[in-house]
Amino acid sequence: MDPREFDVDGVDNQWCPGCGNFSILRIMKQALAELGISPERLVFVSGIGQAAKFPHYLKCNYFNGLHGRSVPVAAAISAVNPELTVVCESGEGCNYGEGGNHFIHNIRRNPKFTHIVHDNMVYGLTKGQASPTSLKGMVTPVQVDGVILEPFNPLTVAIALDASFVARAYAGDQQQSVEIVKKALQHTGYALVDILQPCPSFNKLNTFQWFKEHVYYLEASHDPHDRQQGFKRACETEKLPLGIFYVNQKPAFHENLRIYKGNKVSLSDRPFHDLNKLVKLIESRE
Ligand SMILES: Cc1ncc(C[n+]2csc(CCOP(=O)(O)OP(=O)(O)O)c2C)c(N)n1
Ligand code: SF4
Ligand SMILES: [Mg+2]
Repeated sequence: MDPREFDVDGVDNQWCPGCGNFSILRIMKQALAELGISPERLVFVSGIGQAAKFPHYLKCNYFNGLHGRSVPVAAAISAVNPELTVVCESGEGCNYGEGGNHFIHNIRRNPKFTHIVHDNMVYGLTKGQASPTSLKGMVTPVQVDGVILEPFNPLTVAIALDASFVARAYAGDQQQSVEIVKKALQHTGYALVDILQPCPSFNKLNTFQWFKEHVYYLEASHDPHDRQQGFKRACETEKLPLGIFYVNQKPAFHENLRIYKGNKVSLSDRPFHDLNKLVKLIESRE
């Protein structure tokens, strides 16, 4: 497939010139094209933020919901129709801050979707306040003396909760990021890809140059099935390793549901038998 098949005409792109979001868009289109996933079989779910505008700029089905609430929507869509490729895509503020509770408990469910988090270490849309992953000392219009909190580490949290696929990529390296995103898209279960993304307008600390000096790839010898090693490498903060830290292939959420045991047909493709039951349920809540 040609990545241009995912282009959308007639939509005005709202991202700032030079933003790392453009690279992530190219990475996703390339990964989808290489895997031959057609836009009809694709559902994106996002929240609110600059990153959350992502599905506006890519040909797909999409649900653009509330800030921090994209994860449960993605989990529900994938449970009802596991045949679809479901991607939950939003910023780190949306996913780890407002949506932090969903982030944690969703990992325990292991639903089959790819979670792409644009991690620019700042609230971009609301003009530059500190986000959960902002580094200590970063000065913002609100944190005028510099951030005093420890940054949230999504990778260690995910590995501690035994997430089934945990990776980190960098928007500035298209080639390697495409490979990481492809592996995540092919994973049956929850797949987290935290993508480091420069925000030239509001994050003057973590620039393209800064990332160039602070990222490197996990060695080919790194065994992603070794949880302790994955956790140890995810703890590194001096320089940030990139690649696939941890994989634990286990049954996805829908595979554990009784309704799919012995009948693999997606719920969305089964006839709806008892509409009256649903009407009764809705009426009982009035
Ligand atoms: C419940 C709620 N709280 C706060 C906001 C305001 N708000 C909108 S986007 C945003 C932060 C966006 O940051 P991030 O998710 O990192 O995305 P980015 O813009 O950096 O891509 C905030 C705080 C909101 N819309 N809804
Ligand atoms: S504010 Fe930052 S993240 Fe948002 S579009 Fe502009 S450069 Fe990109
Ligand atoms: Mg952000």
